[in-house]
Amino acid sequence: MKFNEKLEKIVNKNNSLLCVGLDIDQEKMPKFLFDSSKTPYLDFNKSIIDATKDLVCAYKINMAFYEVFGKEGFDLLEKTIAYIPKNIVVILDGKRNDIGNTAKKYAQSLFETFNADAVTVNPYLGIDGVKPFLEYKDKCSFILCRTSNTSARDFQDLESNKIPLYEIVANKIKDWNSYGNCGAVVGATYPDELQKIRALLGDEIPILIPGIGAQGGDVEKTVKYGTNKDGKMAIIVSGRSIIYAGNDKNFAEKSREAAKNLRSKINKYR
Ligand code: OMP
Repeated sequence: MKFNEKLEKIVNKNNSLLCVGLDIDQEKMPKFLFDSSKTPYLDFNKSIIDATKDLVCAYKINMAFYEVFGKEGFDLLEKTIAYIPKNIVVILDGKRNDIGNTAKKYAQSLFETFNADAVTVNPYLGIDGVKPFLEYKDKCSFILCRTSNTSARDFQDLESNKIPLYEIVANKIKDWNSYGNCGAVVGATYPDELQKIRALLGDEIPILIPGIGAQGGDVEKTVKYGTNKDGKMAIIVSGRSIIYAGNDKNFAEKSREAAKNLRSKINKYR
């Protein structure tokens, strides 16, 4: 099944554009898990997944929070992915890229070894480095277009013929979408840019939108500017505000409550 079809199905089934970020961090996780379990991170992820799987369209796993544990982190990554129900989209966020020969191995690793449905890709090296990802025609490659951080402006606002780089990248994403398997990453913290990028991309290309919750992005603008004409094709990410909503024995219930509230808020503006 093509990625966009899988996305559409789960968006409809769970009536949700919400993607929960599973970025595990001992400092923010409930302390009791570390006292009572030999596998606190896996237990945590399983509890969050159990508590939110009917409320989300996707889970996004940022590789940094797993790679930091070495081989145990890879094991945890595999087990977490295996636990996610097969009809929910799994996005592996590594913002990978390199020269073509190396990018091919990154693509193989993320799509085949870890079986991700989608990945985040850095376009800085140009099409050589993006192409190996696009060879996976049923998957989706979300290309960094306008990132959510303050210093996104350092390079992404630089102009060529009066066109800022993030718009040039958006146009490239449209060009690169001949297999219908490209997406864009645009931070919720830049609503004006999000609006421009959606207009440039049209209605068919999904946008992955992090920056809601801990980073302060505006939900109403994100939904209004990020979705297509049908109120779809936007995957709205929140990590910390959902998974660390509670810090006690009832942390999973708290995260369910936070996910439910955010899903409702998003749906209000669709
Ligand atoms: P929270 O800020 O906890 O909701 O997490 C945001 C997640 O999205 C983290 O995994 C970030 O690495 C990721 N992210 C951004 O925050 N900003 C971006 O511009 C791009 C990403 C991403 O590609 O997912």
